[in-house]
Amino acid sequence: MTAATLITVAPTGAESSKADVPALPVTLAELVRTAKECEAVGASVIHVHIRDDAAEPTLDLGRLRDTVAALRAETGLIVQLSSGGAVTDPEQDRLRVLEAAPDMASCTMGTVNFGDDVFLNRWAFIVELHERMRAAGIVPEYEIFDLGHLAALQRLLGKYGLPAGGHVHVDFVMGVPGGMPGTTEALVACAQAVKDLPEGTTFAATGIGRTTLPVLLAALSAGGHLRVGMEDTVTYAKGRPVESNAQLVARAAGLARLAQRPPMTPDAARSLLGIGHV
Ligand code: KMH
Ligand code: ZN
Repeated sequence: MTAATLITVAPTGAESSKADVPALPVTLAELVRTAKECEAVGASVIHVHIRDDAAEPTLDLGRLRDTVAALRAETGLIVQLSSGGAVTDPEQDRLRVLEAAPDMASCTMGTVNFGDDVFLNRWAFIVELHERMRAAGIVPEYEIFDLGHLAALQRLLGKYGLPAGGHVHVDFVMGVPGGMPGTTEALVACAQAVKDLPEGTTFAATGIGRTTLPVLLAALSAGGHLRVGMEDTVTYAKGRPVESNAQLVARAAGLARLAQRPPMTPDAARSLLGIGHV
């Protein structure tokens, strides 16, 4: 069983509006404050989506660069930029995210229905993202919204080789309407399929909305790592809105300690993920 737990915080996302969720961090100052609070209670990676002055999702390169610089200056967290963006973002803008030179970036392994929308990830786009990340020394987190995405990852690695850093890390994003359900059964099926990936592949999991807790508990018991945050859930318990991202990280860290798999430090996470070894 894996000893320590890597906790990623996904504080903002591209889907919730500031008007609906006032606690959502949308300015750089709010994001940095959230990041510090989350690091203090056990996060080691931050998965970042940014917003513009109107609090709308943006992939503006200047803002992304400023965000990476500020998070590096103010925290010890591993900075992972989203290359997924919002469902409306064009491929070229999503590829340009890499020019902000984060430690990590997400790489979604296939197309998925996303509520009433489609989150489009063509094979040729995935290959381009994987290749550009490798050339730039950016470590990917492969986002898995469905079981078939793990087969696509096996195909990608078989044809194009290991990512920067040499370590493979995947994140199961469960409970998206249109993707796999956020259930123990689905998590076990994915964890089983990870065994077909290169030796040492690690996985994290996150459950959207009310699947957050079942997915978190299943991931801990299956030896997986955790992602939590307001990108994925804005409700702490029935009828109780999330107050802050740190509240979600603290709950995850507490459950990880209870499972005798305490939160991993950012340095230990860097070594696990192959960051700085590229
Ligand atoms: N906002 C979703 C459409 C990622 O960050 O890489 C895509 C997403 C995945 O959140
Ligand atoms: Zn995301």
